[in-house]
Amino acid sequence: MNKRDKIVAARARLRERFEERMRATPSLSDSQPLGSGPANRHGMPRLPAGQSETRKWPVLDLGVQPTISQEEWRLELKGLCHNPGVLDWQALMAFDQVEEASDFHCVTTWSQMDLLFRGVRLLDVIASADIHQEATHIMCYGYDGYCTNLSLAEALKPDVLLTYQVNGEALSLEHGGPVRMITPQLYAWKGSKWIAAIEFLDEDQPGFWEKNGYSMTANPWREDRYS
Ligand SMILES: Nc1nc2c(c(=O)[nH]1)N[C@H]1C(S)=C(S)[C@@H](COP(=O)(O)O)O[C@H]1N2
Ligand SMILES: [Mo]
Repeated sequence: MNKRDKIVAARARLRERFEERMRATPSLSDSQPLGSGPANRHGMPRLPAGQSETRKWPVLDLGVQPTISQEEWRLELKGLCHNPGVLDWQALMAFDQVEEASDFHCVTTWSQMDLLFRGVRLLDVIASADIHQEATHIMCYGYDGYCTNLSLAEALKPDVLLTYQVNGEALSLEHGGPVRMITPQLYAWKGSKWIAAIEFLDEDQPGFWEKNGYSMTANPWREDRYS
């Protein structure tokens, strides 16, 4: 099998393995999600409860914006996987490239609708790492020292991307370029800007904001903001 066929097969196995857990996540199992407006492409009300639409995409971070060039950028895959390693830009480009419009919901109540993201599905990258059976969660680390946790059932959803381009332009430094993660079905703090590493874990551990009172699960359609 060539490399691409291997990933396609690994992706199918991974999806199957997490299918039940994925179906039990709030955005797929909640029959009366809170929000307003027509349904988004996942069947959720377009604007989650307590959010308002913003016109200009705000910038929110810890105040340190690390400058990393495309050439310098690396993503380390570590923890409970059979194929740990380090991806560079070229390795990222070797995955299937996808383009998808998604909404972006910040816990501080602004929502930026309809951003067109280009990037790689995190699902494919995780499939390539060949995670251990007991892996259930990930921790994502940014070059600014940030970290945030996510269940694999959320991380493997097809709209979770490692993205480097928005609305046809390179992702800017302030929005987390050269490469960041996005989690359109969760509050946006779950998507690390300037992503540097992903660690596979067999338990849920709190990241930076989660240690400071934010929710471990972060479901916008239940205003699951704080713990
Ligand atoms: N590395 C890193 N990622 C981060 C943050 C951060 O401080 N550092 N802030 C999070 C928060 S709280 C939000 S709302 C979004 C903001 O992304 P934006 O600045 O592109 O709007 O990034 C998330 N990812
Ligand atoms: Mo946020």
